[in-house]
Amino acid sequence: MTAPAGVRCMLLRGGTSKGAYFLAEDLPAEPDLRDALLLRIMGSPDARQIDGLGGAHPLTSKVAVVRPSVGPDADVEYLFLQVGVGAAEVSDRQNCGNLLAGVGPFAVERGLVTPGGTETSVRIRMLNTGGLATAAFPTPDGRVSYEGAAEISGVPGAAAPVVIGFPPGSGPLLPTGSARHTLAGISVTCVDNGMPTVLVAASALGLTGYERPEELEADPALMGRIREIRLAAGPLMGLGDVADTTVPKISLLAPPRHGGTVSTRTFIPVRCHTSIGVLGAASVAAGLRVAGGVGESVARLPAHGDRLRIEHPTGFLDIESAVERGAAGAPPRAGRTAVVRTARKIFDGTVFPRPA
Ligand code: NQM
Repeated sequence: MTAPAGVRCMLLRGGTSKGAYFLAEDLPAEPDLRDALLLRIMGSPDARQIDGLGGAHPLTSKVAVVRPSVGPDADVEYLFLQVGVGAAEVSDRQNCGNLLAGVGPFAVERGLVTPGGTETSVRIRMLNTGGLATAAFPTPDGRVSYEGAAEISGVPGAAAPVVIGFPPGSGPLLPTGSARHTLAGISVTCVDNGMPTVLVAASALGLTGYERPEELEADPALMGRIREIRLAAGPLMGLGDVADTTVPKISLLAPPRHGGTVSTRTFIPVRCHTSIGVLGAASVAAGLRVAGGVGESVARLPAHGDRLRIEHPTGFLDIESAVERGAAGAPPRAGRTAVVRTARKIFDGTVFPRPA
């Protein structure tokens, strides 16, 4: 038997996630062939992903596929793929704002974008949602610098900042058209500012909202209720049957405990996030400003300014988020969203997939 051919790959930490980054030209163009190869590269399906690059958790079983942009409004295009850990699944149905932090640096490293002085700004078309983002990061001497003083909760140490901006949302903030619904007997608000998310007051489920992720995951009755809420929310949010998809996420809200805006525990959707996703936080932040939403009585919104601090199990995520209300009676829309992340190149080389 001949050894499987190697594939050019870069492993980067992007925000609080870690993923394998590929140029589209280095992978099969046909999605089924590409996905079968990615499962072998990541070591799935296997709860430990022992024979591949995956880290045995959804936050470390991720892939970014990057290519030059075909349109003038972006420099590069980014497709995010969530690779199942225990299941042989590769899904493009959600975006990832954490791996997004590595896309600009990767594009410069691979020569898709010419560095623009001491800082480079890359315009990224996110293929999963069709949305645009910009990422600005230091490139002294024409090379990406990963070293810096920016700290983000959930990642040890400090690194160079990657400042990510999202223009005002093109779609409706409330995909169901209403600020509140009762699903599986629980009052919820369904929002989408880049990540379909169902907001629930933790107290409505008999929780404080400050429990540790592993405590929550170990409660089968809670996990059952979360699944029930998700299955009911899917069709209402225009997502159809979500039994086997990674969206919508469910974010449990509680009053802030550390001077922030709100405390969160977010299910993605089965494991409880150890922090919170970028776009998940963007959706929570915008959702807190929805009049009549479940966040109204839980959050402590700042009297002035757009900066919100979303508390999560390992710290907080600061995010600038605005909601445009428009004319009376018009549905609310997300305004500009901005967040600071960091990224780091871990290795660059050739990955050898498990034999087929
Ligand atoms: O919400 C986890 C993460 C994510 C997604 C998830 C993300 C985001 O933390 O933007 O980044 O919700 O599955 O990487």
